[in-house]
Amino acid sequence: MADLSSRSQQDSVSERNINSAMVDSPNYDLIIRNGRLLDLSHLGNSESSPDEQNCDTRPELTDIAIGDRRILALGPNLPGHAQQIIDAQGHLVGPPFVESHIHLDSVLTAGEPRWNQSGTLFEGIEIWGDRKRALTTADVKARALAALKLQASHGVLHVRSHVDVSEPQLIALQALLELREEVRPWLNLQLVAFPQDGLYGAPRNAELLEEALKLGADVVGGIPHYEFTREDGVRSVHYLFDLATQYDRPLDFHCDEIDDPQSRFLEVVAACALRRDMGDRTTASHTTAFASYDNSYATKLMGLLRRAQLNFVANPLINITLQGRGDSYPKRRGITRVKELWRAGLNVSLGHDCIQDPWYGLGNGNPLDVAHMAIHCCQMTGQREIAACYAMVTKNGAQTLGIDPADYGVAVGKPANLVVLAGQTLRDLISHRGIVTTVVSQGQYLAQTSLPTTQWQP
Ligand code: 17E
Ligand code: FE2
Repeated sequence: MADLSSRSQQDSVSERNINSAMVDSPNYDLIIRNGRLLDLSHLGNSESSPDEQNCDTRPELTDIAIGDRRILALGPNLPGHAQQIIDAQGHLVGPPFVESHIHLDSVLTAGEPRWNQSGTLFEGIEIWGDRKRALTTADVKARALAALKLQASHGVLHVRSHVDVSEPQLIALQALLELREEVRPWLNLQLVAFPQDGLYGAPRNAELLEEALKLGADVVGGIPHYEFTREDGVRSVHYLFDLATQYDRPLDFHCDEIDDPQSRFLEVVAACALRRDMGDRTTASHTTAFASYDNSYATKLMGLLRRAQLNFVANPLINITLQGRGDSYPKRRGITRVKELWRAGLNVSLGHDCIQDPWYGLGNGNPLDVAHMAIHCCQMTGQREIAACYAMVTKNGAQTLGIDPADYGVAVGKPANLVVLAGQTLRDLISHRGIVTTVVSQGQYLAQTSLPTTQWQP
């Protein structure tokens, strides 16, 4: 069904193109001139040859014409008029960023009711436990909207947010379900029903999670490493796969977010995904214990992961600060094996996780900060590796979120969602955390940011 409708949309788009080509000067809604198109098709592929696009490729100049909320034409010096023309000034133009992992219910609460002194995940969960007793719909909506606007100003138009559903009134969930509909005209928001205190941490938590799915949460969440026992953790994973099958939803686990090398729930998640043939609908987030497993177990595990083909999300800004807190020296980095997963051909994306909350007091939602941190902490400094980290905040994230490939990317016939980024190569962009000067969502201008200028004394 989806295929047919997108094909007929593309047919009508190409008909319009032919019609447009017949008149001398077609009329569009919007034309972006002098952009350099970021071709993400090979980007980040660990097997791509060095001459395919890497972080030092400087694409040729092109124009992009938009009408009916879609990209209608692409190419140098396109003929035509438009109500609005944007001069990209030789900067890169690419698809929007994808935020594959954030907690919008807790954004912008840092210091409330107190600061996280130990810097650990566990103190963060305790502080959030107190803060969440004071949640109101208006409080959650205002903070989450402020965070989404920050993200969108940095070019993010697809967001997957975890929402704590181990809170008896589901206030945050109901607030974010409302917000999801309110922002739909300009941003695609997915909500994960996430039992922060554990599925079996309180008697009603499993019931609350199911209630969240009935109310419309998009994704089933879990936190097996935080359950009271190993057995509860394993049981929670099986139960959540059953629930996902029953409600026909994808899954995204907080999985093994701990430095304990004995925390081995990733194998349980991968085995369930493999046996139920749900790898492409399953995501393992954080998986920081993978960095503490010895290599002999990690090698065996990698074989299972390759077979299961599930998605991974690493959150380097947060886990480089939360993990290793119990170590003296040598001190672990606590980031999952991003480079090895990428080399194994698995889909890895990167998330921001927190914006100024009980776990992390900093952050402004910029995915280039996330990619920059991953490049450092995961030692992804090669040309293809830098490009791969960019793929991890764009197209790999789209894959994690299950976005139809026909709906993501800058190509004729696709929805007109794109960003102009101040830089001519990915190396420029990441070095300078290049400003997103223009964000176009569904064919309309959404946000513009001016470039700063520096005046030098004579
Ligand atoms: N909750 C959790 O379990 N882990 C995290 N990193 C955050 C919230 C931010
Ligand atoms: Fe998280």
